[in-house]
Amino acid sequence: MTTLTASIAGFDFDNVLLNAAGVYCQTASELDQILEASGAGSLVTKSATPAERDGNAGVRFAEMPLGSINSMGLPNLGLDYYLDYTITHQDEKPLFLSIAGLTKADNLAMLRDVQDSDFNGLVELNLSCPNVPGKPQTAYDFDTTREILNEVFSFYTKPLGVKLPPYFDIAHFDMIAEILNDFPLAFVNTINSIGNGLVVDPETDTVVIAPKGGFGGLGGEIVKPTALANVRALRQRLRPEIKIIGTGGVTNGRDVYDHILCGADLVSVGTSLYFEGPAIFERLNNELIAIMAEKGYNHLDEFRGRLQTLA
Ligand code: RRO
Repeated sequence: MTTLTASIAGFDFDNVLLNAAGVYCQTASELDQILEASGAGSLVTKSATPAERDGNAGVRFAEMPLGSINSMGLPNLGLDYYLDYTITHQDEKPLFLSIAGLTKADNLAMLRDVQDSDFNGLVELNLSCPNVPGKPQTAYDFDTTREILNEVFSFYTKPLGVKLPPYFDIAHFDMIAEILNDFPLAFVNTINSIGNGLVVDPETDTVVIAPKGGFGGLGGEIVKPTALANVRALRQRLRPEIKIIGTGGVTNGRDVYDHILCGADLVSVGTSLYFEGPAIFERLNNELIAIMAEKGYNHLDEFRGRLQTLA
């Protein structure tokens, strides 16, 4: 009998799949659909700021060959909305609450609110939003990342992980892992979208999204090799207690399998969920189970992290 269970920091998940933050998770009605979707083991809420935000103006999400480009600009209904939602539903499944302050002070203030609340799930601290004009992706600044985590763990005692941007250099994998290993993190989620890509519409010679002159985060099929590299590199470097959520480029069961093979504990789905809707989770699980059956595996532990290399 095949099982697709996983666990992070003592939380047990019936399935490894969930939405990627930002997709199908801004309103209670979207979140309900993920919560109820057959095959979703959890959900993560849209990254929250202290107060509600409209986000960037104009067309801010577009399909492109092999994926998507977005510059949403952190539209969300505010921390209290997502705290209420997760507290209401936390007895049904273990849930992730994502927060993304525009300043360190905002992140610390939100975490104090979560610490003092009845929320008993996992927080994903988003250090990698690429789309707020004038605000660089925090986790590309290694000193600031260490400083934030130092301050967070001076008071925050509930399970916490960080959402990371993709890294593209072996030296940077080493540097971020060295920092993360110094903190009692429950997990890291890798990768956020590949920041500041640009897509041209050949019919009109224009960019395809309005904010930031067309620059935006890339997701979908095109980012899979970068996502797998980040999952693999971090799994090779992080303490085993720090679990990994693999995100990026999942469109079929083989993609889920590959994330797990590279070391992912859970796998989240963004662009494909946007296009296909929550029914995707059941399809991905069925495809994953078929691959496992072919290979004679009953449990994810039998191949998690067991990627082979060539001599
Ligand atoms: O809202 C966004 O523009 C956004 C965020 Br916060 C993020 O973390 N990743 C992304 O691709 N878009």
